[in-house]
Amino acid sequence: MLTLYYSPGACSLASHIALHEAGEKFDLVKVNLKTHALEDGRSFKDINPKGYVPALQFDNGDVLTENVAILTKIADRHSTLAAPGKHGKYRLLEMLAFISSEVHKSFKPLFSANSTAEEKQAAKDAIAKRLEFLAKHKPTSGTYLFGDNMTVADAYLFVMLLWAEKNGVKVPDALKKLAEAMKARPTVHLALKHEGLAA
Ligand SMILES: N[C@@H](CCC(=O)N[C@@H](CS)C(=O)NCC(=O)O)C(=O)O
Repeated sequence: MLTLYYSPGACSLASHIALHEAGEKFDLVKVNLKTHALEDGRSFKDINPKGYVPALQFDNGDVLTENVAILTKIADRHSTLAAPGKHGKYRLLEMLAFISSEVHKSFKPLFSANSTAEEKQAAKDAIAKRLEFLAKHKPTSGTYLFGDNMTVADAYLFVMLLWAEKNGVKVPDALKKLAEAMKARPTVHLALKHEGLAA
């Protein structure tokens, strides 16, 4: 059985949603990101020395880290969550890399107690610009990034959109629509519920 190490509302929510969407059976293990302790007292750093979530552990004990790698692995196991077309695999990687390095990383000042108000505002502006770009250059005009079928990239983007909403970052209408479509999916509700973020 797979095991997903997560923290409520963190970027690991993307893998959590994708695993439900894929119909995978998996264990969910909560990580305290401050102490790196697991609920059974073990240290998360013994599983992922990087100390951050997500981490996905396979039956044989192998552990995969990094959102891009985990989400790609899930899409490889479940083609319904992959991007379509001749260059689908690379288009998906292109999108995941953009979300990871251009959007996700830009949130860092918003989560840091050491950031000034100016740094936080600059981060919000940078994220808004990236989201605006994404809305304008979405590969398709469908509800999701790659059309009317959800891919693992939508799960990752959805978490970024939740964070944007929470932090008062401007979200373009096309991406608001995508977030609403995601929220309406039973698997998303289930993941949010398991993380204690929905009733
Ligand atoms: N490069 C990593 C970054 C993951 C990451 O930023 N995880 C955050 C939660 S969203 C975390 O666990 N932060 C705690 C820490 O860095 O100690 C990835 O994309 O998977």
